[in-house]
Amino acid sequence: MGFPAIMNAPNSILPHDGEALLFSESAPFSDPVWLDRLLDSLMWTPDTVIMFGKLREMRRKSAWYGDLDAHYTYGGIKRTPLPWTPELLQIKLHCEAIAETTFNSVLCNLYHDGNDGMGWHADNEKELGPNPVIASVSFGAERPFAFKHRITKQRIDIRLAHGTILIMKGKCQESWLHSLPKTVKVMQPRINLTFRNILM
Ligand SMILES: O=C(O)CCC(=O)C(=O)O
Ligand SMILES: [Mn+2]
Repeated sequence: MGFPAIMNAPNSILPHDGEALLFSESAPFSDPVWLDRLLDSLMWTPDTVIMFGKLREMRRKSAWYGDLDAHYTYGGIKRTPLPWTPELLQIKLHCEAIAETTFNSVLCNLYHDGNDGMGWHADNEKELGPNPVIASVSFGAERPFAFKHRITKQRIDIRLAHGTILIMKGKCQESWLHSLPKTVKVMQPRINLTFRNILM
């Protein structure tokens, strides 16, 4: 399958064991209006996870969109996707071009302010298969983001500003954890979209 080379790929911000490519100025989504568009058009619901056998509601909100057969188990809960919206399809097409792959689903996360975050984890659910390619697009408040190597504990700290696209691939999920630390310094909302390909 041929994808047009629309941008020069940056170097990986990970020194080894997988790749994380940061496209900092991805012009198509640099307009601040994208945050409101996504806030208004997506069906945000409180994120739930199963913790110690109990269903817990998080402050963070999320939404799962994709091809109708792309079911996904996340946080111990099977999710059925909502149908693609025009905004999500537009962002998906751009991510597919720079990641040189196709995606059939997207997990949308809404962090109201710096009190919402996401702890250390890897996107390694079995539905994603080995060495998944994941495109993570950020809108709204700039937030710190970190990778930590599972064995050496080496930590790589970056910042994800509005409009940036982070492509994670190769052994990234197998070898590194990632997190969105909470921070008292951020008062504004942030949306993150992670485009994924669920194997069926
Ligand atoms: O909000 C972010 O930047 C990260 C989100 C994330 O890691 C996830 O949805 O798996
Ligand atoms: Mn993740």
